[in-house]
Amino acid sequence: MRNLANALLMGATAFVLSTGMAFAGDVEVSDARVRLLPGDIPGAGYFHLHNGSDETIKLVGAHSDAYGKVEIHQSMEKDGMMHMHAVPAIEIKAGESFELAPSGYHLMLMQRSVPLELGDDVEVTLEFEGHDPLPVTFDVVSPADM
Ligand SMILES: [Cu+2]
Repeated sequence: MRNLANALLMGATAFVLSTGMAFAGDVEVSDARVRLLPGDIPGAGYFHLHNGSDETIKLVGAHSDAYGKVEIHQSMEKDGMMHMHAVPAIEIKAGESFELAPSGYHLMLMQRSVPLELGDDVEVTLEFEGHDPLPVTFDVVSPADM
């Protein structure tokens, strides 16, 4: 009887975990790439994110073993000059897509801690409010390829 109760409990726990937190099957990231710049110049991460879930999701940050610091940035043109600033989060409504692309939103990848070359892969984990983090493999590309 006790074993049965344990088995039921474990089953229930697994059920909660599989429906409450993870959304890897619903949230899709594609075309993930990092624009590599020389030396200590921060890299910019771009990707396409599709929210196929039935709720609004909120990208609140990212981290990577290859970088000391990662922020969400937005580029804007002001008085003929490009400026960028950190933004706390990006919201994507159910069924909608969002593009992080040159001259717009990007991940600013700072304090690179490992050598990277064009053609390498680099793992960056996206952080969402209230959900499991989502590891994404980015291609390391040249600014000329953007
Ligand atoms: Cu930036």
